[in-house]
Amino acid sequence: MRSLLLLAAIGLAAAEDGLSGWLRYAPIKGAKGCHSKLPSAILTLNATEGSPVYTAGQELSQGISGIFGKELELNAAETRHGNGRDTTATVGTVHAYVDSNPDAAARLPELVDDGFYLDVSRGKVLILGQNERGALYGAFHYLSVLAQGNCSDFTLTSNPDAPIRWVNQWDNMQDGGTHGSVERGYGGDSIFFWDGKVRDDLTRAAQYARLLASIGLNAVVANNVNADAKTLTPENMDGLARIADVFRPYGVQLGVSLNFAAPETLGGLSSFDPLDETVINWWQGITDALYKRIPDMAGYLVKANSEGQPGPMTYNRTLAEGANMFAHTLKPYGGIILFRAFVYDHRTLNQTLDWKADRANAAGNYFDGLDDKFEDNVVIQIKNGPIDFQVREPVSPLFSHLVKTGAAIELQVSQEYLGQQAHLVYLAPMWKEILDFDFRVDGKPSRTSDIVGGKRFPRKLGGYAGVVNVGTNTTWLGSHLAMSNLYAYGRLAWDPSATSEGILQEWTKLTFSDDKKVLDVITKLSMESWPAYENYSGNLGIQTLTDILLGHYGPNPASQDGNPWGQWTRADADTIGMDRTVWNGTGFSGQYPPEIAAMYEDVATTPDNLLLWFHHVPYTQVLKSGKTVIQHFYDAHYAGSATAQTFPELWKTLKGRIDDERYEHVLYRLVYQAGHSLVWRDSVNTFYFNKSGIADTGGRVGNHPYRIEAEDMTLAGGYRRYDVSPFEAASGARCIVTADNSTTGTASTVLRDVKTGKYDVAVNYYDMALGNATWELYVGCKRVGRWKGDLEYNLGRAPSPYIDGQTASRVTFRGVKIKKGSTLKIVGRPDGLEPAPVDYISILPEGIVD
Ligand code: GCV
Repeated sequence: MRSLLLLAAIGLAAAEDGLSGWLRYAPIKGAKGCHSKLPSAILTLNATEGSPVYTAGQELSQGISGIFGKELELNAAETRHGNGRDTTATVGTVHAYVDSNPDAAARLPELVDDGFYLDVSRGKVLILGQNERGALYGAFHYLSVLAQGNCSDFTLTSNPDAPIRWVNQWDNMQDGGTHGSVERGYGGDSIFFWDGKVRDDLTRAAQYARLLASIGLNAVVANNVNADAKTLTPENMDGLARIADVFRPYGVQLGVSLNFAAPETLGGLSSFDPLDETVINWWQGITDALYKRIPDMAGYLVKANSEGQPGPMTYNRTLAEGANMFAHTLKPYGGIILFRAFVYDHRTLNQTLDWKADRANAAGNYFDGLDDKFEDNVVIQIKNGPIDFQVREPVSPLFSHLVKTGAAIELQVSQEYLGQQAHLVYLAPMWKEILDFDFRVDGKPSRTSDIVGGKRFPRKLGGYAGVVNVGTNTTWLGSHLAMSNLYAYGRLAWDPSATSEGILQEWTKLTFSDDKKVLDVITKLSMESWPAYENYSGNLGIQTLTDILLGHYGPNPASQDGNPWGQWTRADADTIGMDRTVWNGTGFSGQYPPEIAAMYEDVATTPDNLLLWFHHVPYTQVLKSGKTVIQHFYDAHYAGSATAQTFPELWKTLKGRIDDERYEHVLYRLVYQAGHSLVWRDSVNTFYFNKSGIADTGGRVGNHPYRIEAEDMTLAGGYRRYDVSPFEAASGARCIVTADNSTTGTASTVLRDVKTGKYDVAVNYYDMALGNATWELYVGCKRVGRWKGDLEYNLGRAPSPYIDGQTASRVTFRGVKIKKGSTLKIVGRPDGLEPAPVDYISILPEGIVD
């Protein structure tokens, strides 16, 4: 402790691996000055070991010791008095408090489930929860205020905006499942499952619950929505009960994802028809068996009739009939079912033959007429947009259709289409736009947050489900900065009126420090990150132009079209965008209430940022900004990647203000992101330049005077030329690769046109999974640098064995002295399946990046 205080005092932080997230309880400046304002003892009311109130006491003791170096007595026999004052921190439920202080009842504010009341007055601290979980939330809140350096008196009443504040992990029970242990996971293996079973060691699961509780999240569905029926074997149910056991001290309940066909595949029945008596009984048996083991189980999550998953429609039953079957089994236990609205058929949509075909219509159509058909413990879980977590989508119109049925919004903390935690993209600003969106149902204010919070249409259940992909990596998400998204998700689910910047600053103070410079830099980086990513990955509502068939990570605009997945752009030589109008298109705009439908129906009133989502227009269509669509594409891609270039430079100003371990980890990623943003910029611009034939008025697209294409160099040894697919993933459509995995290749060129001077030399290469090639760069006889193709170990993003936009990467050597006429040489040593591919080399005068 002394050494930590010493480090803090001299302004340096100890190396940190990120495991404690924002719950570091790190020493703060001026800690001593706070001592007289802190409690001296903690009294937990009616706390049994392992209960959330008991945990609250432990956290208070641990937190105040860590932050201030003050040791508190826990549950001392009698209340302590310091200087004649009562300086006890009392924590418990309102009920327990009023039991021993009946007079207090009248003074206490009204709390809803999970709400808390805090009264901090000169060391006397009262932390009361409406329930045990609320008391723990209150303790975490008090500690958060303290850890941010504020030990002043205050009172606060805080109630959550909605009762459902869940996390959905998409963890596979079996390693090597659909996409590894965590579907769309970029932070390591599942912390819950291994080899088809629940892990023996659930330490990380408990630590996760602690983090989630501290931001007010109250349940976790641990297994993937693409559920494995074997989750429900007796052995695995025992395992699930162990997860619930380690969650319980933190007030986090367990939910379970179900596979609709389990009665047949696991139970051996001949059907999984939700109206079949034997099927119903089978599910009742499963529910009984689960509740026997986990009496406080939160309930179920079901993905049905979507992406190949079975569901009630297999038997011509409605989605309501399917959902209600589970609802009935859960009712006696007070459990709820979150039934996903992500229902669509990825096999039959036909882009070529049907102008009106549209995946975006699916949820609205499938749930049409069902609003009054669901049991009251069914909540429809709706993804924020009608397609799938794209960089920009309109808010799903389904929120405005369900008036009688509870609704929860599904937000994705996992950055599946948003840089996979290898790119910094702070998502709170995007979520805020979604939550603040006003549907104008019946011409009245009808914000998304008020709908899911049960305020616009009175319903008892509703709220939030966040798809989160934490893994065994000590950073949880594979990236320290990405954790601001998890934090923001919890804060917004509790209070959607909180601001993106406010949340971010809170998180930064808790995670790094309250150093103004640190706050300013992280705020600038994060707040610029979503706009930058949108600029370089998909503009005007065209969606993230990523490879939707492989990985969902790097650029591949062509992959959107020509398949039944329905994420179409309908781009041709002259036009682009989905016509979703009622008058001429798919009719999707008509799914909104009249005021909003009218806005989206008309090109003139559709906001530019959703133009191509709703309309099919020429590339020469003029936007409200005065630019054409195509010029907007070009400019935005240049602007977005230019912003990303500033990220590492900004971060470097924090050297010495953050512990080296986290400083270096973040820097590595921001440098990578800056390089990959150029890959995005060039791929998308080249693709649309090629398609439309319209030149960039700025003269930048297709014009790279500082580049030496690897395919134009003199090749020796094993190197040969290679046509890259998709073509736009390589500068000049080609790269060089070694002929096999054992021959070293050499590519060289004489720098006849380069003036003697200092340059930044950037090499664009492909870092594929399944091999770790090495490259060496020489100018004359001097080796400028050597690097290895090992990004797959350092970035969690989806690994790819291909030479494409997912694997295209850049390394830059700064301040390289070059003499006119010297020879530039790359030596590539292949390894495994990685043939040391090189795309181009840029010799960049100071201040230029290309
Ligand atoms: C869990 C997208 C993702 C899938 C995911 C699915 C869903 O299609 O790519 O990985 O499956 O959404 O939300 O069910």
